[in-house]
Amino acid sequence: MNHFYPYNFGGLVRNFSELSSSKYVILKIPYEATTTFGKGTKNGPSSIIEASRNMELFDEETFSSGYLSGIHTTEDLLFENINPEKMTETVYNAAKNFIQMGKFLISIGGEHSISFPLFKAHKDFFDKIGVLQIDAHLDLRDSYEGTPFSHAAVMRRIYEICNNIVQVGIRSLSEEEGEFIKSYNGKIVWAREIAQNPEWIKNVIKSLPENVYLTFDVDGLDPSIMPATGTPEPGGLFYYDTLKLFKEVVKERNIVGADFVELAPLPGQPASDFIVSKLIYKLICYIEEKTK
Ligand SMILES: [Mn+2]
Repeated sequence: MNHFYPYNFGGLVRNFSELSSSKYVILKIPYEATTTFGKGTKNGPSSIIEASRNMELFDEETFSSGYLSGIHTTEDLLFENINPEKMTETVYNAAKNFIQMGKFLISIGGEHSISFPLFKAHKDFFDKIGVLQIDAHLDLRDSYEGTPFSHAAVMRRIYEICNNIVQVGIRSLSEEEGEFIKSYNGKIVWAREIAQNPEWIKNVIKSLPENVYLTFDVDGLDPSIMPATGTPEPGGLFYYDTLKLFKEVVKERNIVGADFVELAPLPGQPASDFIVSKLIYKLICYIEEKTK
């Protein structure tokens, strides 16, 4: 590992990582309270940053360096306690602060429950907004293990404030969720469809409004490329599927913010950390290419 670069996303020097001059902000949220099976999402942010410091910053596809508009990395967002309801306040306030400053916010978790307050902060700021969720799981339970602010209920909380939701890569749900989606206004693009229908990205895009908040649960990826997550499910998205989706959504819609959650790093297996770091950087490069 290279310890000479600054400890921030991309290992960027001050000119490209100061808050005041940076277009992008990476908000580190190492929150973990309600994970179900595998633990370790609290280590997600530091592993993503570490991987990103060892990644080439020249993008081979756009033939450009996305970091030139500046990427600022925050300190870890701290929680006085891990009470899920208090968490929503802390995350909401932090996100709102950066959005009001005009920053493009990319939050890194931490467990998926942080996405509700993150989306709420974006929704308060942007009209005509919908959610693009990449995930193996619907996360539409009314509550889970005693809290409505569980990772397994996060999309239900979001759905209560916005019914324009597109869920992509889904291949796992509960009986309760199966019942719930019978009268549901969200759009589900099943992982099965992605594997079989080359037109699946068009189906995603036509369901999205003008402004899009992206919430990316890394377990939406296939576990062969993303073993580092608490509840892996076979049959997920691969790297180039995901890049193609990012590229088309950036082209056809306006992504206004994003989060990447549920990475639970595996000691000695950094490939998963590098994938998340690279996906974040690719997203930035695609947005930069569009706004050039
Ligand atoms: Mn999930």
